[in-house]
Amino acid sequence: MQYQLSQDLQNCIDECLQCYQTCVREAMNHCLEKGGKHVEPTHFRLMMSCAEICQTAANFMLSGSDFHTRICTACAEVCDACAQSCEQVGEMEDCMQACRRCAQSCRQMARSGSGSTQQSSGVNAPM
Ligand SMILES: [Cu+2]
Repeated sequence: MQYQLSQDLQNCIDECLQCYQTCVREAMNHCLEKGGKHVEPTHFRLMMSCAEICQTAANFMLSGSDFHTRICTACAEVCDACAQSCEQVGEMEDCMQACRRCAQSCRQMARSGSGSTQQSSGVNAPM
């Protein structure tokens, strides 16, 4: 039997992993190759920070950590900042969109605050 995460969690994990992938891929390929504004510290650092926190948020949700809502709150902030930076720099559509979607999803997750990731799992089902 497969362990089932709630749909909300699974969606948020998917958005985080998508954003993580997009940030690393764009930073390490698109931005590095384009150079100029794309490798300015503020932008590049945000790309890396965003990738990092998205991966971490996904891991926290996958692990069932009760701290996931706090990581998601931070993740949404970093994603917003990265999306904004991408918009300013330009030619960063994919990343901007991934960041915006992830920010929205994480904010929702943080707000719904579904205190525990365990609630709809069935694993802790009463005896
Ligand atoms: Cu860039």
